[in-house]
Amino acid sequence: MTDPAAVRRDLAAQSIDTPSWAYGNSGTRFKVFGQAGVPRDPWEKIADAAVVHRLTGAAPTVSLHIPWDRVDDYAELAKYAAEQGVGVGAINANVFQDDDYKLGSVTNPDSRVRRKAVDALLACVDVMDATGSRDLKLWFADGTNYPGQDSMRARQDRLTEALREVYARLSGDQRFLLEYKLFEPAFYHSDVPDWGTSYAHCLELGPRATVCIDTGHHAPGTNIEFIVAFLVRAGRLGAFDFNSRFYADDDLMVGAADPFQLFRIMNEIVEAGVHTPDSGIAFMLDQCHNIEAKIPAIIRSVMNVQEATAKALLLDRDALAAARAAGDVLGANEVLMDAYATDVRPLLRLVREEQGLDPDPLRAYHRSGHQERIEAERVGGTQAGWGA
Ligand code: LRH
Ligand code: MN
Ligand code: MN
Repeated sequence: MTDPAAVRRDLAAQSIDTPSWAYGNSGTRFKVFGQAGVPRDPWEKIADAAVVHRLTGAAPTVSLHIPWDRVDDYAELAKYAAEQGVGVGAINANVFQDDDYKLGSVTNPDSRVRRKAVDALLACVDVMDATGSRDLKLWFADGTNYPGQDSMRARQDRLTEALREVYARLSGDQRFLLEYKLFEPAFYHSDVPDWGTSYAHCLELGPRATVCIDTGHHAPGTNIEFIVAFLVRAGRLGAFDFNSRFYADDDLMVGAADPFQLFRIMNEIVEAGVHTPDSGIAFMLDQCHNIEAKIPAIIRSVMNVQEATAKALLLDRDALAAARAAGDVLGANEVLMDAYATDVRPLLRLVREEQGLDPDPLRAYHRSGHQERIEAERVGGTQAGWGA
């Protein structure tokens, strides 16, 4: 049986990091549709993230992307975030948008470009020092488009060399999250295409190196919850980039395309007891809201993760264990499906009320006047960073 007080306590403690770029304009390579009131700079992105946290009580940090969120004084930015009631989450290193990176960043055949890329990563660690951020998130667009274009083996050597240098620069509780992605922008091969490659590099480097699972970065049909189970068991699951996809890396709202998959993922997390922030696993969103209103979409996404987590927390683990031990295949599946079928919205409303929050964060946002205020005050909002 589940303990209702413990379930409510765990839900109240849950932390979901929101990404600065989700607050800015974004689009596809065909068109970026601008929206009224979007942030003009990193300060305003943080202000919006703080609104999401105030309404949900579950989004206490905001991740930055460097150089999209370039400012002169990062300590000032972190101070401002704290005043707004949020902390700085992961620092996302961006080594993919300069012309120099056409053939790759840390795996580029040209040592000058590799040096430039590693220096950019080291500069991100400086930002971590200034902001108190714990996590450096590394995602490389590196790869090739055509067979024969470059040596895949040599590129792994260059990757190792770069990662070693960055790893050696980490101090205190800092760690890095190595994100993988099957394809895009490279279409023949990616240098870090899957969790196995990421995990192998992390193992070689040491305990501060962990894997980041972006839920949109797999081939269709991939059993992501297996990856979760494996990495948690190995102590190398560092973070999620949550989003959902129908086709490729769609970056739609988490839980929108396949809420059952999100539940299965959170079920592995809860079964392993690593759902609260002390687990060291960062539950981050990595999404773009191209056509929908951004702040409400981010609130909705936080709620979707909360709902999947609540269902997983309500799963009757004793009954599941008994069914498993008895070899009762259908019984075990029924226990899991019963949890998934539970309407947890009343429970989450109660948890919010116990935290002194409005039980309905979306309606509360619409009533708050924030949207009208930003639309009046902010003219010429910034783009999230790509598609320009
Ligand atoms: C790459 C990615 C990575 C980037 C973000 C903007 O597709 O998932 O995490 O930093 O998108
Ligand atoms: Mn990502
Ligand atoms: Mn992505």
